[in-house]
Amino acid sequence: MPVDAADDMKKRAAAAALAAVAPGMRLGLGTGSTAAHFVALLGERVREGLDILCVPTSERTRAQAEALAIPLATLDEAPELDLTVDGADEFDSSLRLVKGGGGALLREKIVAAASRRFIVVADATKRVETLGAFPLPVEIDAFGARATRGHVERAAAALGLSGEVRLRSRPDGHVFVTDGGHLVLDCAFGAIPAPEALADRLAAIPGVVEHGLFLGLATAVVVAGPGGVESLGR
Ligand code: ABF
Repeated sequence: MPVDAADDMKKRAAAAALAAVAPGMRLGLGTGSTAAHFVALLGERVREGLDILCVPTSERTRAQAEALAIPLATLDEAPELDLTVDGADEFDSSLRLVKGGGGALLREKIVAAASRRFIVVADATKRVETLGAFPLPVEIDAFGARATRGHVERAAAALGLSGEVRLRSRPDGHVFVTDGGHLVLDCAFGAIPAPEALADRLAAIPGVVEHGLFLGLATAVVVAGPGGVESLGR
């Protein structure tokens, strides 16, 4: 799909999610290009006088929001959020997600879990029947990373999953480090027929900080495709 067509769909999904924002809300702000469109549109509403308080899910979203004079708080200052709007790498019909392609999955999941509503904004290419075509990000502590990678591979193998588990690096070749100082494994397991079982096994591994399976968190997905915008859930 041409890049500008996908970006147009991302913008339309972001614009549709804006309708859920009301004055006085406490919002979680997601990370990624679709979430960035939402933050940009929110900044226009703030310039028009919208009264909100926001918690960013990454340092790059914080920088974008600060540049737009969007009022920010820490999650400790605003521990109960009305709504979080964020992107995703994949979503299925049960609103289960793979997230973390942007490397912000830990703060994204913490903020999503603190939110009464969690709306995912996505272009139609993110919709899948079965999660897993996108390599599953798993955030790990740097201490003993090689041992942890072995545990991740064995946990997946116990569920009949296999595939390359790569330590994420930056374009300059250096290892990628998250805002929280952790590393990320990108796990190309392929189709994940039982995401809950895999999530439980990954969460039990010492050294795994968080994984990119967001299960039971999204309350709605706003998806934009060539035919228009569709909202799944509430
Ligand atoms: C972020 O949004 C990440 O979790 C996810 O990888 C990304 C999707 O990126 P984009 O919106 O740029 O497609 O929340």
